[in-house]
Amino acid sequence: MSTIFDALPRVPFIAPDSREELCFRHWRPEEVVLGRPMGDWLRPAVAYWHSFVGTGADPFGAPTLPRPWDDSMDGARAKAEAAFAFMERLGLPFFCFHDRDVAPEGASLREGVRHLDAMAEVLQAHMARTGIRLLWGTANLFSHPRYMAGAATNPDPEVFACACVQVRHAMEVTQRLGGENYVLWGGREGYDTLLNTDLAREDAQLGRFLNLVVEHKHRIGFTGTLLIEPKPHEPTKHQYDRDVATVYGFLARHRLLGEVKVNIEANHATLAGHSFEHEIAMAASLGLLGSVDINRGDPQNGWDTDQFPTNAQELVPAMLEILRAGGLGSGGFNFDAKLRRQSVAVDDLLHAHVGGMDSCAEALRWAARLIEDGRLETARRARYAGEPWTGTLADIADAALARDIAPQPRSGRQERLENLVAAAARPSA
Ligand code: XLS
Ligand code: CA
Ligand code: CA
Repeated sequence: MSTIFDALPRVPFIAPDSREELCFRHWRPEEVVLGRPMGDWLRPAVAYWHSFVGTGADPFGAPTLPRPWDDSMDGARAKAEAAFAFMERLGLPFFCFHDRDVAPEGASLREGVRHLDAMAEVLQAHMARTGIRLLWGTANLFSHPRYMAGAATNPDPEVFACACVQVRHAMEVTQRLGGENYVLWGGREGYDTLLNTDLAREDAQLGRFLNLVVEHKHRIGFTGTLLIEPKPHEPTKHQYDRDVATVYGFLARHRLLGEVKVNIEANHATLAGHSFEHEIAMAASLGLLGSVDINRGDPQNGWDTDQFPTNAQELVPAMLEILRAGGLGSGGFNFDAKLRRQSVAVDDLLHAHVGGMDSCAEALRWAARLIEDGRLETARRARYAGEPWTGTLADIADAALARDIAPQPRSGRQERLENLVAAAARPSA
């Protein structure tokens, strides 16, 4: 079968000063960074939905991108063929998908299950042929009209049961394909208005659902990591998994700590009013850091634009937090990013991933340089070098009064530290 991507070249690795555009200048999976291959730090993945399902349609206009397959099983096979043709040419090691990206919904719940089983075999054959692996699978619990009022949090128990069907099956298919993680993004687990919403009831349903998912994971012996992906809003006005700290509270409340980690998306972090690095540092400090969806928003827009990252310097603080945390383990960098509506040339998708990948690789190198340099870590340690006082509140207060202490202000040295980061990210450094 021929595909729209067949004419694309395989992306070569070329020296940084080459004028060739479709090549990796910085991404060298085998290059050792802080004692570990770059490929092990980054574990990059192509997102099936944006790259092969998204059409460029928006609320104001029709599809623009050439994606010549329909929503039938033949269409799903043609799409898979094209997806792997593209991924082979790009040469990244992983991909991620939703059940509905790879297999059509069909006319009933049962037909949807049969379609996914059939497509799992097709994917398995492509994976065996190309060596491309599955970073994570997930279930789409937000597109079908039945989920308009949520999946696990839906007031209708039958909709909750539909979510059970899809998640059980998508997790089992992920296991069958050797997937290393399973993601739960609660796109419609939230509300549009409090006037019709029982918050306590919806929290209890979501907690019960996740406990069932964890129990099933252990029952089938799936060894991958379960990941919740926080997002504050869009498509609903308010989403329950709004940010990492909120997810931690939810997991603690439902006795799920130690069972589930987080998949942090850069654009979701900024929508929540945080930075990407804040969410990564928060997850690492709470023992929840699992994986990342790498993309960027647009500072002028208040929505989820899911653009490819192109500015390595901007990514350095996030990389630094990942290095400080010792890496992502079984997680990776999923390019949850989409082409702009006008990017209708077939090679636009290749340019997008090449630029995104090189930005991540370069940022990783620069962040590693900062760790090797050591001055940042030394400054941070020195800030906390004081011995903590012990005893009761009264003991500490009495001792302070007895000595009539007068602690002297010390500089946070922010500008000096920012200069160190900027210098590490200067190509001439
Ligand atoms: C949407 C989310 C979604 C998840 C997977 O905003 O990013 O694509 O990553 O369901
Ligand atoms: Ca995402
Ligand atoms: Ca997004």
